[in-house]
Amino acid sequence: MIDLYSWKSANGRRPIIILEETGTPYNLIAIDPHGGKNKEPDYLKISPGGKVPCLVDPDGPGGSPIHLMESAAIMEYIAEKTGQFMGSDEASKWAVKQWLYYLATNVSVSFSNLNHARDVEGQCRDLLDSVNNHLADNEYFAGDYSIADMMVIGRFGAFAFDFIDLNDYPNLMRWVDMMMARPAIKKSMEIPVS
Ligand SMILES: N[C@@H](CCC(=O)N[C@@H](CS)C(=O)NCC(=O)O)C(=O)O
Repeated sequence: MIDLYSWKSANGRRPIIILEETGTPYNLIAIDPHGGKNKEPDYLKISPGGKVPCLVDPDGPGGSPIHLMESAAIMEYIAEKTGQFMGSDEASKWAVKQWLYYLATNVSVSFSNLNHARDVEGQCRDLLDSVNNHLADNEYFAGDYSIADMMVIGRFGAFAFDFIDLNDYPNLMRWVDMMMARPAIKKSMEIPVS
């Protein structure tokens, strides 16, 4: 059975979404990222960056065990393993990857930084404009519902910055409401991880 080492943060909850959406069985192991366990040698063997989340699958490629860090890589791995949520052909797969990496390296990172430094607010508002514009003509980020959507619903579904009103971005709000109506997303946001 897959072990998911995780925490109750947007980063930590992300892999739970894909595991729940695909009905993949898993053990959830809580690791407090500020508790020190994530810097111990045994944990660094499976997650060399010392962060959560991290996934261990005893039945990885070719039947050999695999361990993975980085929520985007973990979601790609489960999507590929189950053949779901990553586009239905080569072109749509690349559309998903493009949005997955855009959202991971821009939106996720900038909004994490906004927790610590207000000077990235302008950058975050530019990103909100870009996703709001994209979602004006697109139901989901990349074709059908995919791991690209799963990348940022934790951030926007539990938005924690009272100096930015997400209602100023109505296409994004339409997407948030649609995503939050999914039972697997609701469960992944509510499941206790601590
Ligand atoms: N890009 C990583 C970010 C992971 C991350 O920053 N995790 C935080 C908890 S939300 C962490 O483990 N922080 C502890 C540390 O950096 O030492 C991902 O998406 O998995």
